[in-house]
Amino acid sequence: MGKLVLLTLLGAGLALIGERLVAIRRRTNASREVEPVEPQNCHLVEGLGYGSEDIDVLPSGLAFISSGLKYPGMVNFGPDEPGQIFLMDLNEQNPRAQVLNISDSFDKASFNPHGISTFMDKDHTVYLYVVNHPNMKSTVEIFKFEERQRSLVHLKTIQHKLLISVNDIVVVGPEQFYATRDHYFTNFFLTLFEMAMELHWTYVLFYSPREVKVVAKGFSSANGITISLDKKYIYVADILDKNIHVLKKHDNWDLTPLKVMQLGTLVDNLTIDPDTGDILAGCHPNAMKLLNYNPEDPPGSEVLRIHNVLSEQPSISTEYANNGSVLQGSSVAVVYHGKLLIGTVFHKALHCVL
Ligand SMILES: *[C@@H]1O[C@H](CO)[C@@H](O)[C@H](O)[C@H]1NC(C)=O
Ligand SMILES: *[C@@H]1O[C@H](CO)[C@@H](O)[C@H](O)[C@H]1NC(C)=O
Ligand SMILES: *[C@@H]1O[C@H](CO)[C@@H](O)[C@H](O)[C@H]1NC(C)=O
Ligand SMILES: *[C@@H]1O[C@H](CO)[C@@H](O)[C@H](O)[C@H]1NC(C)=O
Ligand SMILES: [Ca+2]
Ligand SMILES: [Ca+2]
Repeated sequence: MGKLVLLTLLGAGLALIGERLVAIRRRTNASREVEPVEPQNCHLVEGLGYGSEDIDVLPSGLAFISSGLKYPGMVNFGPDEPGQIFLMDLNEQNPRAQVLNISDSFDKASFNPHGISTFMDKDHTVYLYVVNHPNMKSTVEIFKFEERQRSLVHLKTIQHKLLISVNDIVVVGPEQFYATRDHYFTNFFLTLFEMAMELHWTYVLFYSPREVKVVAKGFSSANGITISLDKKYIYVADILDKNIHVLKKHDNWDLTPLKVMQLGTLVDNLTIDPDTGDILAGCHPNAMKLLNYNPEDPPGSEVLRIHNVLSEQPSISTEYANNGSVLQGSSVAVVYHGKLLIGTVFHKALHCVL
């Protein structure tokens, strides 16, 4: 009798695991293949071979690029070296990426940059806020950008007990930002469990020196975050739920949900077209190929544009799609006056004239 119960439990356990494995395959679009959509005039960016996780562009066309992220469960082809921040001038015909020098006061050896966001104060000084994972912790680093010296001067490290597993930030004022938490558990296997069980335990946090609070929750994996051109709305990508949440921002920094747009692809980082206000979304068409990397059948890339985000019927178009033969694991895309720059989690970066 005891054996029968044990066997029944074992069978039920295996069935549950099997069912959850199927759920993971479904959630990661594991059987999806990509139909190519490629603008005419694209070329790979020199000097950016090992990832360009996040990109943020100043109104002047200078783009900051975070590179060299090391993340559990993610492949990394780079040399075993710390991460770096690159600069590109998108006004140039064939822009090249240039490493920014970082001041000596900062611990460069453990630099592991993830999401970034720029902030310009009233006297036009540019600050770069960088999500950092030194020794797999999460901090937010504030740098001042010295354009003439092409360097970053480290000003401050922000740590807080709610700033855990931070993916991306969007700066909204001096030392004020929204941040996404992309998973609840910090242990890699528990993270897989969290994904398989479809827990919705991640959130968006508001940080300021005076107040830190959770302002939106219930995301499966809150990822890219950005703000609308009029600064009234916050857009959050939920990568595992394959959607983008539009939230209204209030004077006290609270957010209220407005709507959710389903995209059917795993949305990573979000940026805004400065000319139109459209959202550009760097997406993973098949996340199983990203997690379970096979050079013979690599993960592809996909960039979507969401037009008229706040209208009743936003329309979605594909700016770029490739099966991985050119670009693998797109995580972010920016447009700047007719030019498109696509970054990836660990692969190259592509520059296209639209
Ligand atoms: C980078 O910064 C350090 C310290 O500020 C300085 O010693 C070094 O010369 C700089 N390197 C370059 C290439 O500018
Ligand atoms: C872009 O998304 C990737 C994947 O989640 C992440 O590693 C990276 O930090 C993101 N970058 C930004 C700026 O959000
Ligand atoms: C990818 O996932 C979305 C939503 O989960 C689904 O609607 C779509 O059919 C999937 N695509 C493929 C090709 O599996
Ligand atoms: C990707 O597409 C190209 C043609 O665009 C094709 O030659 C190649 O075999 C495809 N690769 C995979 C892995 O499907
Ligand atoms: Ca960002
Ligand atoms: Ca991201």
